[in-house]
Parts: sequence; C-alpha cells; structure tokens
Amino acid sequence: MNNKQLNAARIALEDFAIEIPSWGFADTGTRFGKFFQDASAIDLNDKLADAGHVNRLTGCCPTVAVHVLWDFLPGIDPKSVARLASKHGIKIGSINPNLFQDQEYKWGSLTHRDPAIRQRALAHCKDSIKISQAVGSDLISLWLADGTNYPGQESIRDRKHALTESLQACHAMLGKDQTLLIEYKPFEPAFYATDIADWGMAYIHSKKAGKKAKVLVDTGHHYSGQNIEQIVAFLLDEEMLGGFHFNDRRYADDDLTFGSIDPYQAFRIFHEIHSYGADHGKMPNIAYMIDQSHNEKPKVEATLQTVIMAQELYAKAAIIDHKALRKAQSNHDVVAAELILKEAFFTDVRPAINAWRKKKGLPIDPIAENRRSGYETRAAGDRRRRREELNLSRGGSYA
Ligand code: AFD
Ligand code: MN
Ligand code: MN
Repeated sequence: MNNKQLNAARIALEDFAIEIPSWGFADTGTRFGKFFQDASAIDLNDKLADAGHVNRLTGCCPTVAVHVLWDFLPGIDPKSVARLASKHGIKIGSINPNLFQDQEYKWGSLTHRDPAIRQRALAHCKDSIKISQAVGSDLISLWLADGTNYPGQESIRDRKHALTESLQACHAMLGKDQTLLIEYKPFEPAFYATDIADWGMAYIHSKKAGKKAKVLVDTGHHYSGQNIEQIVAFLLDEEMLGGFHFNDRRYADDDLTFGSIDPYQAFRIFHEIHSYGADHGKMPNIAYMIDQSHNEKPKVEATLQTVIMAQELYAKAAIIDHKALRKAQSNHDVVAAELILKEAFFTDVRPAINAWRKKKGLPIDPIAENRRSGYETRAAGDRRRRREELNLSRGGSYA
C-alpha cells in the first residue's frame, strides 16, 4: 500500500461501523433444525454481553439490532434494555418488529384481507416504534414474510393496496428523526408471490409510505446471478438506500458469514458506496447491519469473522483511485478500468487495519484474542449450568 492508499483506508476505517444482530448469538438454525451450542445466548443479557465482547475486540460495532418479540419479552422495560446495553458498552440499534410468527398472520399481516388483522399488525408496529423511542433508536427495520403460495390464492393488487395503506399508517407513527427501513425478499416463506419481493416494490412502497421510508438491501435476498451492486448504485442515486443486512449465500437466503462465498461481490457493493462518496464529497448516511444465523460456526467467532471481513472489504474499496477510474472509463479502456478495481481488491490492507487497531488499543487479531481470552469457553460453561438449573428446553430464548 502507498501512503495515499494507507490514508484512504485509515479514513474509511475511522468512520466504518457495522451493527450486529442480537439473534446471531441465540439458538438459530434452519427450518430443518438447529444444532445447539453450549455457548449460545440464553437471554437478552447474554446476547448483549456477546455483542459487547465483539465490539470490545473490533472497535466498530457500537450498536446491536434487536428483535421486538425475541428480546423485549412481555413486561420488560425498554429503558432497562438500553441500560443493560450500555453496561456492555454498546447501544440498541435498529428495532425489528416481528409480523411473521403469530398464528393470526397465516394469511398475511399488513397485507391481510381482514382489516382487524392489519390493525393488529399496525399495533405491533406502533409498540415497536414506542420501544425504539424509549431506547433512543432511530431505525425501524421492517421485514414482512407476507405473500402467497399458489396462483390464484389472493389478488396481488388488492394486497398491494392494503400494504400501501398499512405502511402509510406505520410511517405516520414515526418520530421526526426516525427512518422506516423496508426490506424486500423474493422468496421464503412465501413461495409463489411475496408482497415485497424485490427492490422495485420496496422502492415504490417506501415512496408511497413517506419521506422517512427507505429501502433495506439484504444481500441474501436476491436471485442467483442478480447484480446487487447495480441495485445499490441505483438506490444510492435516488437517495433511497436506507441500509443493508449483510450475509453471504450460495443458493438462497443462507445467512452465511459475510464474504465467505463471494467477497468480490461484497467489495463491489462497497465500491459503489465509496464511488458515490467520492462524487458527492461525503459518504451516504446508510445503516450497515449484519443479519446472519450461525448453525455450525461458534456464534461469537462467526460474528467476529463477519465484522473483520466487512472492515477489510470496506477498506479495500476505499483505496480505489476514482479519478483514474473515471479516466479509464472516459477512454473506454475496459481493461484498465477493471484492473483498477482488481488492484484494490487484491491489495493487502492489513497494514492499514493493523495500524488502526494499534492506535485504538485493539487486538491486531480479534479472533485469536477471542480464543486466547477463553470468553466462549466460559460462556459455554456458565450457560450450560444455567440451562440445567433452569431446566430449560432448547430452541428458544428464555428471557
Ligand atoms: C430473516 C428474514 C429477513 C429478516 C431477518 C430478521 O429473511 O432477512 O431481516 O430474518 O428478522 O433472515
Ligand atoms: Mn434481513
Ligand atoms: Mn433473510
């Protein structure tokens, strides 16, 4: 790395923060089952402790995404959750309503043909917004599983109309500085027509909902071969990119650790963001969030791996010479243009990252430090004992 690149990477690392999901530390798995780990978080305090540990080791995960039904159990005071988070050195980040598990939502939630069910779903959104305001979060991250499984099952247009109305009502409940992130997903658990199936539907619903709604891009929510960075560039240019749920995938919404399958695609997504920043003189205000579930890898270690990969790819994309790229593009010098990206992608940015970590007093190798610290071994022992004492059945959070 030359000095210019070192400096660009250092500046990028300074402002890069990525949010970790509370659910990534709990017993999660696939629809075919979960492989339980002793160190899996039992309750919210465990999840926040794990998130705090990841932030202490990496220095770039100051917030944790929470799921309303899984983290804010009935009777829990949201302010106590905020206090618990700060005890672990982090803050509550995006609030994720849950409109996909209650039996009443079998035929949909905000799209349901019965206004009473839509009202019930809106009441949950209202509660989620209240929680966000109580914990000081400005992000409501909404994913709907709504959709149909068979042709002819429902009117696609009627559902679209119902959803528009519901999202407008949800948007009206937001605080002045809050943002509603509307996430799209083409498949699963609806297998014929998901109501918010792609970025275009999310864009249109965001526009109709109101000025505080933006699109959330989950990298696992695309058909294979789809050009995600093109969607990112388009939404950025429309000022409609609210943020990301990062993960990697081979076939579907696999929620694998970020950059484990296709790091070059993740790098190209970051390139579009840095390119936008270079053209506008400042980086866009978007939420970088992780959405993964770790069925085989140890959960804390998988989260560390993801954060480290995200930092590295973000720093690699930061050293691209945008002026040289523009020049190659204007000359239709395809190979030179492509090589500018490849050079950056294959540059070892660890000297910049190590210097940044050293300056912050962080471990140079967070994964090695995590193993040396024995954190997960202690957590496994403590949580195994608590499960036995509480006679806890596996698979759900206790509190
Ligand atoms: C599942 C959904 C979606 C959502 C996440 C958290 O596919 O990505 O954002 O759960 O609720 O992964
Ligand atoms: Mn997601
Ligand atoms: Mn998903």
